Amino acid sequence: MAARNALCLSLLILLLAVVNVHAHFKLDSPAARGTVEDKEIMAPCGGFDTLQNPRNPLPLTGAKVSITALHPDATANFYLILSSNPTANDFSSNSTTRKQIAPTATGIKIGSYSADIDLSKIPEAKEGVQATLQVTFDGGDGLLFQCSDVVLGAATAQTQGSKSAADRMSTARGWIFALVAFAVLLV
Ligand SMILES: [Cu+2]
Repeated sequence: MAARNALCLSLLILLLAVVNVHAHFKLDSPAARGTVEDKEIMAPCGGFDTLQNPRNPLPLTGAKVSITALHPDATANFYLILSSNPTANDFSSNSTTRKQIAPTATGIKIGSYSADIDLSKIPEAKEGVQATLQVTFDGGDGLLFQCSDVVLGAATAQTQGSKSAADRMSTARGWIFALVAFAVLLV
């Protein structure tokens, strides 16, 4: 019995080690400035304070923003900051350059989520305007941030990026989680 308990305990510890407690979320499209899960709590852009070059196209109509959520019940907000080089002030909640571009999304489950972007109520949103997209995400362990620098209307269709190494790691973690959980059930 003691051996069994010890085995259970070590499997649980392995499980906790494998399922990174800092798994939060990722901005997939348009491509994020960068994603480091441990830094996502850092406002306003998850620790990435340098503009992307080149910028990502964000169509004026029919644009979508896609994220991967790694929390079972999360809330996300989507903002566009109308500045070619936004400062911390531009990102603040009382900023006049920060516009909410999709309704607050609630009840987001683990997996991919896409928000439909509406720029029709923003008169400044015109072809060629440089701006920064900010996604804030709350999965219960603090407000998290990701940004993408965009140019409006530069393309009619967004291209889907190929899977990054980080994505593949997340997938691998998921499989190891499932296998260990299965093993715990068998013991
Ligand atoms: Cu998290």
